[in-house]
Amino acid sequence: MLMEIADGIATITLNRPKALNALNTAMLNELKEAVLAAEAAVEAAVLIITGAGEKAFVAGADIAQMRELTTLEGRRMTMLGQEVFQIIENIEKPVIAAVNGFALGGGCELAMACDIRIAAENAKFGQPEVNLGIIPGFGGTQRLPRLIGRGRAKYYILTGEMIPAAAAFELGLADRVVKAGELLEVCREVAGTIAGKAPVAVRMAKRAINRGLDVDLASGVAYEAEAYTTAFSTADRVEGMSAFLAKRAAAFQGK
Ligand code: DAK
Repeated sequence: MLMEIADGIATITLNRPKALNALNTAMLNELKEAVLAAEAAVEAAVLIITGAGEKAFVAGADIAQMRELTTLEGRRMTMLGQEVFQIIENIEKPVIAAVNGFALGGGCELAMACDIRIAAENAKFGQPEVNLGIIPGFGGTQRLPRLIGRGRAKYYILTGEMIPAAAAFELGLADRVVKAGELLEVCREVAGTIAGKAPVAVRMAKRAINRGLDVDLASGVAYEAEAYTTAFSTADRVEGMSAFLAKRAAAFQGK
């Protein structure tokens, strides 16, 4: 796992390119540590998660490791993956998946746990677990239907068919598709744009969207009112509105 922080952006690179960055237990633990470190780092406002090499974001959970696991160990691995992905989903800072190639199985699930997915033209998503006698175990049966609807999610999970980047964009699984050579640059641009906004507002918006998708509409809008109030109580709210009226750029302080 590699992590660098520059210009307010933490970039985490899953670094096992020879195995197409397949996730084993050690990598899941390292990913968890890296994400928690980035969340704690005051100099980072946004995270980018990507894969090393030009071929894969993450080609899934490590099949070689999974084949040897007992049922109980398999359950522990699922729980670990689910825990790490829930951390990514629920940390306050926004997380962008820079999908630089295959995002299959656990790789697709990792991308879906991120807030935004930007894909290279050559990226391929998919949940091919049924080929292996298993089902998605890191949240795929839950996050894919929430993102693309239950019919399409069942189609892709039951067939295991791969989803090329352009189709992923049409489905709402990828939020942008860009040239492979420009992927990280575009992700940094988007991260930089978000990093320039009022930090508490960005975090409250992420939280309100996440919470709202888990509850009924009335509870969701009630939660939105609380998150809104938190953003409204910041000095940055006064600064943002004053800057607009004075026709100048806002200088946000994250409080
Ligand atoms: N695990 C381990 N090694 C992998 C791998 C994976 N998921 N994917 C690729 N590799 C390795 C290959 O074995 C190969 O290794 P060497 O032979 O060079 O030693 C190397 O990466 C390069 O791969 P290929 O030679 O296959 O490359 P190709 O371009 O020909 O094909 C491919 C690329 C992405 C289409 C192909 O590699 C592929 O189909 N990979 C497997 C995709 C897949 O099925 N992924 C797993 C999805 S299942 C759970 C926990 C987790 C989950 C579920 C349950 N519990 C514990 C209960 C989630 C599971 C999944 O993610």
